[in-house]
Amino acid sequence: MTRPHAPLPPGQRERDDFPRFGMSAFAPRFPAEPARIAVRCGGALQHEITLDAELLGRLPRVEQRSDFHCVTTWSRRGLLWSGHRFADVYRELLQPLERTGEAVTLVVLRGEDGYRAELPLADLLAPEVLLADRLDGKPLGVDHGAPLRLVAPAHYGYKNVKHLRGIELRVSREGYRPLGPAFMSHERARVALEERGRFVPGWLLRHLYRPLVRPTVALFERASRARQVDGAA
Ligand SMILES: Nc1nc2c(c(=O)[nH]1)N[C@H]1C(S)=C(S)[C@@H](COP(=O)(O)O)O[C@H]1N2
Ligand SMILES: [Mo]
Repeated sequence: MTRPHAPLPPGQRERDDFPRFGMSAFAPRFPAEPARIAVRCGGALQHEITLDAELLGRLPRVEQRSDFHCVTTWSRRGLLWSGHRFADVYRELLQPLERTGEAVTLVVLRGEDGYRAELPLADLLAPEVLLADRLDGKPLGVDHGAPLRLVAPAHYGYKNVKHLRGIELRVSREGYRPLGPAFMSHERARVALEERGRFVPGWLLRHLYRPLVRPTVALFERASRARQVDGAA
């Protein structure tokens, strides 16, 4: 959990806006039904289950202020999220459906835009990990992950999957290929330990990534504007 005025983690720089961001391939991709929560959950379950607003609404709603840290070195402090704890979703809705035998250790989260990220189940059970549908007192907009996104403040932004449509519970990492180049994806990506990627030390990735921030923000802004123009036409 992050306090608004705690020092920033190593290598991070504060921004006072919250840009739409990601890998460039995802800039022009948006969810078709941003108002409808539907997350298909499967893998090591006896049968699939789709999480929707009604099911999630049975769980406690939590509000939380937390900082957001993109691996490319920008941070935005003090975002106010609202949603449900991943731990409650897991314990109340998913764990009861697990197959007996092997234990679930890894969770793959998939967005409607084709994005995906994985985290150890243990990391997702931390109390500050949310499935959020509101940001700063308003329904989550398309730019920031409507209808539902993962908020995992201790992990770099690239683990915080937007436009969530799928949750896959796995008993091992075997056969799972992370998205994108291997060096860009750390198994845990903890911000405090500067786990930016693999094979290359975090402090070096800082310098490789920093020049990408400005053009990437601009690219994502152009894509959002183009979508609005299309929508109005
Ligand atoms: N579905 C989806 N989730 C995603 C991404 C994406 O492109 N698509 N980009 C990731 C990255 S790298 C970051 S930094 C954050 C950015 O979140 P924001 O656009 O709300 O600032 O989303 C993460 N989750
Ligand atoms: Mo990021």
